[in-house]
Amino acid sequence: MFRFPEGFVWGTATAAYQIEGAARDDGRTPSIWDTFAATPGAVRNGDTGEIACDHYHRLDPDLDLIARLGVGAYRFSISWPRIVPEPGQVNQKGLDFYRRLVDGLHERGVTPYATLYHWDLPQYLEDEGGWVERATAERFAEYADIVHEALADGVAHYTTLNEPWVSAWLGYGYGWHAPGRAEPAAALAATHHLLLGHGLAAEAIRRRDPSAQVGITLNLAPVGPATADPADQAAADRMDGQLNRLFLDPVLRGAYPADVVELYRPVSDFAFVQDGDLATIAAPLDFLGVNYYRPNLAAAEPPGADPVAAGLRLPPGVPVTAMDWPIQPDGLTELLLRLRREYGPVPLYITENGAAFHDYLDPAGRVEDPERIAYLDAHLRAAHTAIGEGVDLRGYFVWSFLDNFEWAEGYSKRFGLIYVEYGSQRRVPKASAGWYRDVIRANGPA
Ligand code: IFM
Repeated sequence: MFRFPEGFVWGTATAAYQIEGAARDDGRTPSIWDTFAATPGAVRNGDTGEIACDHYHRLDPDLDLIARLGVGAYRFSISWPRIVPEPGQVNQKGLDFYRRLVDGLHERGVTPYATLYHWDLPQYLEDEGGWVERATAERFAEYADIVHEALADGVAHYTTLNEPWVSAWLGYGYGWHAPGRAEPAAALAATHHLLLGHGLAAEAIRRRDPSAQVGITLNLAPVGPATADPADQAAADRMDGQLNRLFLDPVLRGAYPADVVELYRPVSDFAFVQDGDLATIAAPLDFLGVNYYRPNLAAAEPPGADPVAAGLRLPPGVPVTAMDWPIQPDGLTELLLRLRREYGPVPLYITENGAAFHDYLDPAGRVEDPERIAYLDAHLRAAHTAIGEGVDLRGYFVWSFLDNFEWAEGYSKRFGLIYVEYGSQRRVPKASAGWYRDVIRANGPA
């Protein structure tokens, strides 16, 4: 058994829209995901987050299940439209739900890690232009302030945004996610306003409590060329620029990467960047959250095509998950080492890592998921290698606690340690849940 440093945080993670359901309860109003999921053809099988795992109504039993995993930490997100359901309104019932969640975690000896934005923008803000508009960043900071005021005594760790690349590029650049817009210029403006929102929210939280631990979570991936052809290497550099450096550089170096700005110059003049914005965005982080699932392989895309949408390739002969994502744990070590080498010694957490496989309840009522165990085991070993090489990695959160609404894939993809039978809402811990508990136990008190 491989041992992690003392104090290493073992956790699991979820997001509000993916598990809560109760879409219209206690004053919540629609988010962009309610609208998108209701759009015919947008989500596989027409699935929506209306009920999801009904976690909103099953909080206590779900908290018991989290505790039984033996984790020391639980990463969840807060639903913005539950807290600010109309412009300028604060919904106490929404805050009460998260208060019960936070208190319930503490009662069970589990530390809460709160994410403020995991993609569920209030629809009324999208109606005003969403993240393409600067005002949304300001509204986000106000919302962060409200959450912090309500939960500060129970929550020390805040992630401002989860995977802003996905919000900006899948949401506004390619239209595969809510709000379903396919305009590269909008994706660039959204990128900047999301990052500005991160900076302003971090400022708001620290103004109240300078000791709060504030970070941002990015989805990052090493990008390699599909072949030795220099044109593929150039494509890999472009993909790396849009996916990784467009987010890492402003946050950790205070500047947008010049090659990415040049690449997108034909579609945007970047006039949305105002004096002082980059200083706000680059205020020192208490931690960087890393979500790692797979590395990317890039091939030369046709001239003028988008570097990510057109250039992504699958490596031949590599096993894949149910998402068709290649399983390459070495990519995690490579990524963590690169972060330290190129961006310095920022404390890191793996805020998400996990895999979807074709899980099913067997006739004995069990869910055997050896592929997930192998995936998690290999990625933990990869993380352990990086720690051995000096990376300041402080924790690891399995995605996900429960099977849940996998965005445009609906309920067809299962990432959970706990199987959810959606009709009955029965929860069945998979074999991987027991395996994870044993790993945590073997590493001493969480
Ligand atoms: O389910 C998502 C999560 O919401 C964000 N990170 C990736 C996961 C798997 O696709």
